Amino acid sequence: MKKSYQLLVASLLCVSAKGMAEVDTSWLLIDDFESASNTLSSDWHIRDVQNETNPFVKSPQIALIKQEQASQNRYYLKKPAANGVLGNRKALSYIQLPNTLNVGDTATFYTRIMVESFPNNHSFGLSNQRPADIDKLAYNAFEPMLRVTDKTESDGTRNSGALMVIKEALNGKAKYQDIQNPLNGKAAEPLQEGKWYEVWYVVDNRLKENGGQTYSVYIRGGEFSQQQKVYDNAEFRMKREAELVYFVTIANTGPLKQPYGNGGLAYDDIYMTTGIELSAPVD
Ligand SMILES: [Ca+2]
Repeated sequence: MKKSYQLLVASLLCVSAKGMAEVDTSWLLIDDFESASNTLSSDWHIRDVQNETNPFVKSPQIALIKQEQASQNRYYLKKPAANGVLGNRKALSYIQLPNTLNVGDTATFYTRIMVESFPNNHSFGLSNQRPADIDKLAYNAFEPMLRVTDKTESDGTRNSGALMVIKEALNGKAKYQDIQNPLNGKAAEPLQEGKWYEVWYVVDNRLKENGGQTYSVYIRGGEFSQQQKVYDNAEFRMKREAELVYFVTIANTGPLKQPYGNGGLAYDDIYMTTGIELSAPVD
């Protein structure tokens, strides 16, 4: 009798220690691309919603699961189309969040990214829209949005290839800005090809009148050997004040007449957690 009681206490302690460990790691996995398949999981929606390829290529978007030789780590490599295929203007891929981010709440998202090559044009972030509307709205489905591109804008400004955020936006007209290096007060350097960067984005989904519909960005990698806050109070693209439900990425070859280039962007270790959390969910 006594022995079984001790066993019971021991197993209860064991359960509670395990429970505490799980509470410590509050990160929820969105995707780390470690399933055995060589394609994205069926949780992802892959849509080419403005396919102007000419000659026409059906489903030109590239979504590959790649493996790093040394670590065996698997990741998602995205390109708007194969090299030389032009005119896939909105290559969407998106996955539902494990938890919705309700209006009034703040959450932290973590994503590792690596530029396979420039020139390119990629965006990723979060949406409060559902699939049919994400397909229809494309860029305007985004609320918090991060952008990787070295493309030339229609006004002639050339982007450097630094990670960008939305400085301000009105009705979907977004003004982008490079993240800033607080150590020298200058715009961050271009992302280095072939180097992984860790990105934390703290997403404030409170009402606009309460200071929400904004996000702040932290990064580690490249010139940032230590984690740095690199942008405060970036603005949601639409400010719809609705629960955020999807992680969305968009890649774009650019228009047929002025293509940007189909360089890839790799994604890995996409996680979310409630509140402000600046630890890394992975080593
Ligand atoms: Ca992985």
